[in-house]
Amino acid sequence: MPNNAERTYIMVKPDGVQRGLVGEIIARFEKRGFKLIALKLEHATKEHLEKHYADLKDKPFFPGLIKYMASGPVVAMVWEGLDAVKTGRVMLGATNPLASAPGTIRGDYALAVGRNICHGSDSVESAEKEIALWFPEGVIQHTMASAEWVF
Ligand code: 3AN
Repeated sequence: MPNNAERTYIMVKPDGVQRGLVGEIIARFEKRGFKLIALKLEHATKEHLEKHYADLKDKPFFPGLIKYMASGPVVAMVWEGLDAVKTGRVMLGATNPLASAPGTIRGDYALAVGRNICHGSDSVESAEKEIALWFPEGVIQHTMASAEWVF
C-alpha cells in the first residue's frame, strides 16, 4: 500500500505573495493531486525565521535571507499525498532559478536565488519539524469525499 499520507511544508515567500503568485502555486499542487491540509498567511518574526533556517545560520547570506523573509507576509501550507516531499521539491525547481527547469515554479517565475518565490521541505524529517514550527496549533484532520474512491 503506497503512503498517500506523506506531508510536506510548502511556503510562498514574500516575493511570491507580493507578485500575486499564491493562487498559481496552490493551483499547481491541487491539480497535481495533493490534498491541502493547512494554510495561513503569516508575517513571521525574525526569531521565528531564524528557527526555520537554523541549518543555514553560518552561511554568509543568512542575514539577508532573514531580512527578505521578514519583509512581508508568507503563505504557510501543508500538502499531503504520495511522495509529497520529493515531488514538491521537483515542482518547486532547483534552489537557484538559473538551474530550475522550465515547467517548475522557479523555472517559470524566478530569476535570482535570493528571490526564489517558494520553499519546500527537503526531507520527511524536515517536513515534520517545519509543520510543527509553523502550525504549533496543529493541523486539521479531514477526509475528502473522493479519498477512498481515488485510491
Ligand atoms: P531550498 O530553499 O531549495 O531548500 P536551501 O535550504 O539551500 O534551498 O536555501 C534556503 C534559502 O536560502 C533559499 N530558498 C534561498 O532563498 C536562500 N539561499 C540559498 N543559497 C543562497 C545563496 N547562495 N545566496 C542567497 N540566498 C541563498
